[in-house]
Amino acid sequence: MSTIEANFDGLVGPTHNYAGLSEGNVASLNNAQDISNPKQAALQGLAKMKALHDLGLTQGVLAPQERPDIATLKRIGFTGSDSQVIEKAYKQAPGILASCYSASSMWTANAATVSPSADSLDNKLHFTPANLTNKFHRSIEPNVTGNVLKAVFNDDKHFVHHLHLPENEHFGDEGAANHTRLCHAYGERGIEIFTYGRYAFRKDMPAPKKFPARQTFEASQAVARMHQLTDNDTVFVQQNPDVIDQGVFHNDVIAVGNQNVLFYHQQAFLNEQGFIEEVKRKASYDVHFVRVLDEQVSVQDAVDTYLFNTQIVTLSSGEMAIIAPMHCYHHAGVKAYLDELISQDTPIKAVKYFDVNESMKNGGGPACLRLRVALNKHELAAVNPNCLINDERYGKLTAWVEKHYRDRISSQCLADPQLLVESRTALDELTQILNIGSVYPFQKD
Ligand code: SUG
Repeated sequence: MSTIEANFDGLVGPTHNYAGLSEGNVASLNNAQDISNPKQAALQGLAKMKALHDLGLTQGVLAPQERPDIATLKRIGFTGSDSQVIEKAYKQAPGILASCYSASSMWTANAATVSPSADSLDNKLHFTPANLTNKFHRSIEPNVTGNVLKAVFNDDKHFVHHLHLPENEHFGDEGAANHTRLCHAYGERGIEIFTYGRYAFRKDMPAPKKFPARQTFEASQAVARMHQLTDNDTVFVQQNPDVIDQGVFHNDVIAVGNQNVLFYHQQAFLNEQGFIEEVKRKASYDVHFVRVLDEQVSVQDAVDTYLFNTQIVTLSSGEMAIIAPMHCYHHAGVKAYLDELISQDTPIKAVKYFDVNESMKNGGGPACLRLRVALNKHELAAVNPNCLINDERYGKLTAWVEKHYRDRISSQCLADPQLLVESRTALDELTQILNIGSVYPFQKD
């Protein structure tokens, strides 16, 4: 198999905390102000990366963002030394400070949309960082995300890096969380499915009433244009607004695809039938539509367990495995569904459960933590090798976490300027381990 699909997981940053920043994301709101454990969060993420590497998959790692984001705090008028900036922000605007402390870049499904070279007219692999305009704490990610992606995929013979879309809700873009790709083999032309929550320039179309639709149709179309995808190989489908209002803040909370499998809940899409027909018409191969009914798993249970925020991976045997959070294991109904699924006539033959609870408490399951990049052998050879997980790098990264990370962060800890010093010291060392150069603003000052 000369083209593989690699998973690039976000390394959880040293300031991981629970600030309740994401309206529409039920877990984030429910766990607001809990005490977080950044060390455990990072180790849980690394354990998943190592396990996928051990399964024979290509596993990469993306560096976290610089937090707290002092440059943003200064931009909005906090002055003085870095410690004074933190002190003033904590007193005057603790919510803004918490946003600038968020480790949300760990969810690299939201880092960017990626189109493999097999799909694009110029035969290059395209990256567009997501602008994440809907949430302030996430809207400050795209520039550094772009720097990190350029440092990992640093060869313009193979890789095209676009600027993120205009920073406005009309072009709200959440990256791969609303994008999946179906194909026969990773190296063959695939169908890229763009799911959106609302139209920005049409007021006559349905939209959720309670929670925000973060991804717009216009953003999805812009990314497809920039990535040089053709009409024959793209499908645009609206998310069912009712499920957004039930806590499905991204399509990857209710659907996931891999190769010729689309695993989704019957309520995921607004016009399910039209969508499925279009996929069948555009695919030149048989697609397994694994459709989960309400009576099998309710939308509520899907949101609670993240059944669909699972990774479907293809093992070297050709069979597929589901990488699921422990929440699915502990829920009797969902566990029974998965046990049944692997005995059915689909390529999915195994389920592997992982404890990513520190991330789950902020609404991030296994699939949120990874960005998929299909790479042919030339492209893989051009990837920064220090950003690929092997036994040695896993050892280095776990030792780095053990050395630098706290095991407890409460909202009061955000006032402590020492956390900034610890975070910068850790990130500076990380850029050396991963050999990604100076990607952070503090390294350029
Ligand atoms: O954007 N949570 C993230 C979770 C992202 C999950 N990603 C995907 N489904 N692809 C978000 O809502 C919570 C941060 C806090 O509340 O402290 C947060 O940002």
